[in-house]
Amino acid sequence: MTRFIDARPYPWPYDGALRPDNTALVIIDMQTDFCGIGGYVDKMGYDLSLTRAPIGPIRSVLTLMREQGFTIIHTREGHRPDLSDLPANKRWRSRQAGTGGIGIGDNGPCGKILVRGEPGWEIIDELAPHPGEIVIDKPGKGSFCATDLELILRTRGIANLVLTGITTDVCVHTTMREANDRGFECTVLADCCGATDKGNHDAALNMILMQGGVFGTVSDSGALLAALGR
Ligand code: C5J
Repeated sequence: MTRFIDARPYPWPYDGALRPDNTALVIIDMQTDFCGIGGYVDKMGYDLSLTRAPIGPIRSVLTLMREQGFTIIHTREGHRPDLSDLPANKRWRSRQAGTGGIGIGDNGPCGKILVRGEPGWEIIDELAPHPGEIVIDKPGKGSFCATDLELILRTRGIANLVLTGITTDVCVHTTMREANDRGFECTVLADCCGATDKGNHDAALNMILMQGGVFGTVSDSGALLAALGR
């Protein structure tokens, strides 16, 4: 039996092999630092409503995919407390980002920004991982760089990735590109993502549509829920 999600520029996945045993939901960086009051994105002065918009749609998709036994993967961007994995240029740039000189690794209202174990680094309560779900800690934007994500996906026989989270143009896009180059079949759910700039969100999604779906496809939560029978 084949099953597809309505997506652009082609029904996804390409081969119609959409099943709980070969497909994972990836929820990227839904951390207080990116969508909570007092977190890093808030400190940079961006509009939090843009990065909070996907919370509700992700919850719907997460609930159904959990019920149906799909692999659920959460990621967290963050650094070791001793900052030994924080590149100097990343730290320097973050201090120029309109935060009054406070950057990654420095103390903010939610603890040390993007440092593992700090309150701002935690995944928000609304999307907290359930026991047994996979959580990937990554020091960079992509979810494959310096992590065991690929090993886990290959071990589980995962071929298809449903990508959600924040931010569309940075960590979601980097992850999609890394996954696509490794042969994974990807779709991004547009309403389950958000960026610090609406134009960048739209542009990031538009890039995916080029060349017949250069990195995969774009869909949304409604189409996924419909394809999975809700
Ligand atoms: C950023 C992310 N934007 N999760 N991180 O620095 O997209």
